[in-house]
Amino acid sequence: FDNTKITVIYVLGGPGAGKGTQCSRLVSDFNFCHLSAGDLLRAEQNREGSQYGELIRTCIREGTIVPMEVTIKLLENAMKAALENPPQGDGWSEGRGRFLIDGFPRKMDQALKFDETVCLSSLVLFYSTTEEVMLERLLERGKTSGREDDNVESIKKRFRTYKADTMPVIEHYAAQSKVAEIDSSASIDEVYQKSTQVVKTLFKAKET
Ligand code: UP5
Ligand code: MG
Repeated sequence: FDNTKITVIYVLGGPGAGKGTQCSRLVSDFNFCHLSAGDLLRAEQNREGSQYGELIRTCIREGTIVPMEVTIKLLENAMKAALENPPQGDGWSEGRGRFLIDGFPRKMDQALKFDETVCLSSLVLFYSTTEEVMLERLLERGKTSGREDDNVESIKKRFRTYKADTMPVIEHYAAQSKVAEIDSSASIDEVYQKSTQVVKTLFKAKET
């Protein structure tokens, strides 16, 4: 991908921090194409004939990271598809080339590989809050989400993986001054307010 033609924002933060919620709102205001690595993996897991179904199911339940080749391929394919066939009528064609990559990269090997072989990100939106807040949100969501990892046992494992594997990724990009940290303990509206400011600043800087 040509980094002068597309803009990629990584969206990171712990399980239940609010990544998906904020991304959905950013999509409607900024015409992003929103790609959630977790959603792509869940779709692949359920795809008839997928050779990775079992592997993905086990990793998600155990809160571990699926081997990067699988996730990177899914993301790459989804980006290509969006650029080749922009969905009609939802404004994406105006913002064509703007991607929100949600829940990825969450381990250093993925980060280095994606940056090197797919494209560089302009920014990392980092939603931070406490484990108590995240646990409460996930258990509440778990009542209706049908997600196999929204139970206390899986959530604890997801927290562990987040601290061990994903925090180093955030520190890596922080050292490149790419990280905008937003406290996501506040209400959805308040967090969104801050998110739009960060995104607007990025696009302004890109224009000049
Ligand atoms: N909510 C959100 N914001 C709120 C707010 N400000 N105030 C009050 N409530 C708020 O939100 C979670 C819940 O909280 C919702 O009910 C929401 O209404 C409420 P959501 O926006 O869904 O949070 P999000 O951060 O997206 O949480 P999610 O559970 O999706 O995070 P994970 O990072 O755990 O899940 P993901 O789908 O990204 O990954 C799942 C698994 O896939 C991983 O554990 C891993 O096994 C695998 N994976 C890989 O292997 N590799 C990858 O690259 C990516 C994933
Ligand atoms: Mg999510």
